[in-house]
Amino acid sequence: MKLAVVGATGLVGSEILEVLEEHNFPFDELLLVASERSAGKKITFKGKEYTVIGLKQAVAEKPDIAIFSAGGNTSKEWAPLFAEAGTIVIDNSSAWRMDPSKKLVVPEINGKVLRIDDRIIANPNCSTIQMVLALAPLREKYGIKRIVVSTYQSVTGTGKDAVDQMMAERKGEEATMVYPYKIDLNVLPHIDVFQENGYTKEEMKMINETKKIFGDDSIQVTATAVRIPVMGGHSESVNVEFHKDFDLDEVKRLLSNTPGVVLEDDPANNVYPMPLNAHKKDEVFVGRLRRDDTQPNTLNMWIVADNLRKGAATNAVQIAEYLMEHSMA
Ligand code: A2P
Ligand code: 11C
Repeated sequence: MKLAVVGATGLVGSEILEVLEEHNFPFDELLLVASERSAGKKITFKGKEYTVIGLKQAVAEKPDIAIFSAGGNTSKEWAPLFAEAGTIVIDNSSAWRMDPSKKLVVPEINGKVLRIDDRIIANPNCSTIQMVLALAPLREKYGIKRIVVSTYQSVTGTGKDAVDQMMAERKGEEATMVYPYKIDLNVLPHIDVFQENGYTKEEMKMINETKKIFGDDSIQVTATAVRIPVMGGHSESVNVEFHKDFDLDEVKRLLSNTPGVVLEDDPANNVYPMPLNAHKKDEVFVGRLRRDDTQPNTLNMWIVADNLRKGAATNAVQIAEYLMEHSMA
């Protein structure tokens, strides 16, 4: 089993290495891949030093699985070349997600769609993954009619340069601007580029990816995606209208029994999910569960996860684990 991590020097890439180590992911050979600028750089993993290689060299090595996290352009150009060499690419970028011939996978929800001949498998957007994982057991029981979501997203979602901008601003140093405005002590209702319909690309990802993962175009989704000056993870306020009525205690039971979801809902003791607590955790945390009394069958919830973990690295590694458990890799 030869595994490649493409984008190994980046924020998500480093997180993938941490998750591989924590999950004790089995491999015989590991290739750490980044741009030619980083070729020759050393990275230590599990006490062993690895030399970073470029994409050309990596594709020639014909890895069995390559987890890509090096941006959409790199994925568009290189994933097909790896696929041609027989590698299964698990891609973290948005390049292939809405391609009808590619699977968009959260293993706990729709791992079953994977087939042995899938060569490029898309990992959903971070803010989508944490929302659908928390909604999946409720959808199964009550059916989802409509979702209204507002996000509060960590700067780590943008990458290392955005973290540097925020920290420089915080220290009063001159910052290299990644966002159009200051992010520290600020809130930007703007993630990724604005589309003609007035929504941002991030908002449209949440809308379109949710339907694809659930395999249900009838679910109505509307989103507002917002960047806030935090690092630990993304938070989401979700208002969900079900087809059937629900019992709040049963909702809590369902969420408590869902693998990968942790219920943190004890307002009397100030217990609710927060990005500080979600940081470096693989799970999705759910709390502030309460009925929306303004319309039938509607629930309000607060969902938090480390966007670099379940939102990116953890989900990608879980796809690889799923493939191996099901003898597809
Ligand atoms: P490099 O460090 O060599 O630039 P982040 O999202 O944290 O900024 O990380 C982006 C990751 O994607 C890094 O590992 C970066 O490598 C990698 N990357 C960016 N552009 C390319 C490219 N053209 N080819 C290969 N890897 C790339
Ligand atoms: C953010 N969700 O927080 C984005 C980052 O489509 O994989 C991930 C972008 C993507 O800015």
